[in-house]
Amino acid sequence: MKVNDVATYEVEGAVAVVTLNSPPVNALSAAVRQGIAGGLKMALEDDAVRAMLLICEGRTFFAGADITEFGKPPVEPVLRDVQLMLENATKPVIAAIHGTALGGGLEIALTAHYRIAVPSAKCGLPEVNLGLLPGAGGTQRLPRIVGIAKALDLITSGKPVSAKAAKKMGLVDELATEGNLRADALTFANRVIDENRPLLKVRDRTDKLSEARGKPDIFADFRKAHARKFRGYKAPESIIRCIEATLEKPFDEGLAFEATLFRELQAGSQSAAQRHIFFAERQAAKIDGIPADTPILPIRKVGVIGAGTMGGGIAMSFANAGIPVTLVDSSEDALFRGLRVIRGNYEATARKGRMKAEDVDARMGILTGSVSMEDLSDCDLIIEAVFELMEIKKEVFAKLDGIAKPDAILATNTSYLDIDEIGSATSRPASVIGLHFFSPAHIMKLLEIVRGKNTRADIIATSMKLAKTLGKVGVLVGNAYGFVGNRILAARDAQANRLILEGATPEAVDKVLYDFGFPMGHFQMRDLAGLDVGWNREKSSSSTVREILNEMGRHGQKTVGGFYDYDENRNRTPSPVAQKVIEDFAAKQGIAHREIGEAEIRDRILYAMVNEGAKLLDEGIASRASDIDVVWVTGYGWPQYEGGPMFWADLQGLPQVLEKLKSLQDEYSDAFAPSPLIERLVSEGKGFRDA
Ligand code: T1G
Repeated sequence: MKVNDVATYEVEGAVAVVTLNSPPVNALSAAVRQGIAGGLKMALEDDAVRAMLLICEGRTFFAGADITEFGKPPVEPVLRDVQLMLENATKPVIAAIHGTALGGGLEIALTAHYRIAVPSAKCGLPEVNLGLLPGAGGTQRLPRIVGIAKALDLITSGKPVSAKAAKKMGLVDELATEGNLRADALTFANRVIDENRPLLKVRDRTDKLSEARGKPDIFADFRKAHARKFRGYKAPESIIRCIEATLEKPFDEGLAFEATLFRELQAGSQSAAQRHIFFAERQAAKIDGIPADTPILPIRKVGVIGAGTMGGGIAMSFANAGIPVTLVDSSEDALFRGLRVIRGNYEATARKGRMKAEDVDARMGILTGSVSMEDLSDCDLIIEAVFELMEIKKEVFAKLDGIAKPDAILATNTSYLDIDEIGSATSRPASVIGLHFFSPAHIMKLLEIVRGKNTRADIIATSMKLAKTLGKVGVLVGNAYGFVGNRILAARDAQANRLILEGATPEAVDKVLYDFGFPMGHFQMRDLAGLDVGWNREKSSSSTVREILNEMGRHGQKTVGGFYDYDENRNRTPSPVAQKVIEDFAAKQGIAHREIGEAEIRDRILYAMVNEGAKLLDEGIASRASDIDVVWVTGYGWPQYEGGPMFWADLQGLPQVLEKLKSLQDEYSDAFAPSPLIERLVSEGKGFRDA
């Protein structure tokens, strides 16, 4: 019988089964909470019932609180009240888990007396990814089951654990047979009845906490070990403080302490930013103007041309997803070097315990090498990752045109160049698309999907689906120089290079960006990537500081230096050599040297990036402001807790952004002339979120 629109109640023998069904992920919305509470009430009032099963239909057990309800007035019953009802039930409650029991979903399961899960299920408390902490007792209950050390790791990483691991740590009591959860859970429930098992409350468990009482350094050591990873984020420290509270406070006081810190985080800008990115990544996968039922083409075999750093990383991305891939390079030496690097990467991963040693051969087994493009004639997708020069790319595509099968997708990994011009080298421009991977391609999540003016809709839809298959975040962008990410990087580059000519040092510019939350500064990033990327030795004419450094053999970290000097362990120090090049070049340009403060550095760089983002939106190269945020958070290290350049600008207030740009334009250069889009939005009282 129906409890409400999303919950049903039925009795099987002596077991009440309360089933929730609220697509897409059974998030704990008001209706779901009412359904659980209503079902439990019915079970408690039904004398024939001696135990209750809480189970979900659809893809998963509760995947967490309903994030879309955040910021709205709470609707009864709130999650904690539902949990208290479950925890204080006078009849055993068994949570039956499949899919992903995450956040509030796992916290609900922790207030049941027992938990059973199918082997494919995962359990986790990922709130930290949203700038939050588990706000329904997770920081107080999990440590009581798995111990302090595991709880610290699980909750601050947000990573889920498999049902098997959960069973091992006592988080789950029983494993069901895959695909047989309901029946096995009923059997388990009847066993609980027949054996008259106690009403176990996690809150009453103290054994795991006593283990930690003798180790006061556990928290200090954990903070120290993770300082770099948590730098700038508020949620991890709040989580650690809540877990510390399990040793210092009685359960209910710990719960109250957790609630206080949760509310602080939820009200803060960091969580707003991280929730924005969560939804923005999912929004980016929805392509306006392309019907959701557009056919997805099969990608059974992939070819990658170019066995260099990018080609090798791209090939690994496919091998990691279990898709057979052939890596082609015209030079046998380059090919074998590329394959050796790939194997070396896998062996290093295996040494770190992040993959089994025996999987290295399996992974390499679906990754073959060849010196002939003819071997790609049966590939569904071929990705070119050769030197970033238009004529070379057009040559490759012209050749590919004669080799690839008619329905193959022809993709270029170019990071700046014109997709349409590359496609014009073929007889099938509609089959050409840009798949811009970011280095290292097998690790970086961002995939810029660049549509040419002729690119077919099904190829665009297939590429977007492919991003998800590869575990990446796909963002569809328009075909303009540098697309979205590198176009904004170019704006940052222009200001950074101008600032060092006017008197800021590379390390001063880098410190501002590092303090803002980037993993590294601009010049440190340039040295890491290599100053000679895209540098043409023959045509180099000392026309920029970067060219001069390259001409001196200073190509960055891989050589003695670039903007910085490096020791044999690649530790960087400010470079007097580079500084002299900068000052001599500035003098030749007649640029006066002056003291430049951190505020000016920060304003000029960040507002130049925001302005470029507005231009991309206005030109239609970016479809949404949130797409730009996804690109810069996932591809360039914009700190997630600042939400991306456009979210950050909205947080400053667009009127203030416009004023700032105008004053920067007056004071420094027309490069800051505000994008007309910003002026329009401000005149309409809107923000980028409304663009
Ligand atoms: N609330 C609302 N909607 C959600 C949601 C949630 N928690 N999780 C996913 N969705 C939507 C998502 O926006 C998308 O919508 C659709 O579901 C499919 O998601 C008190 C406070 C569960 C692993 O952080 O990790 O509990 O775009 O594309 O790749 O302590 O979604 O289709 O309209 O991601 O198969 C904690 C977040 C919340 C889990 C499925 N929970 N979700 O991945 O599908 S805070 C989480 C995920 C909390 C408590 C605290 C993933 C997934 P649309 P999807 P997927």
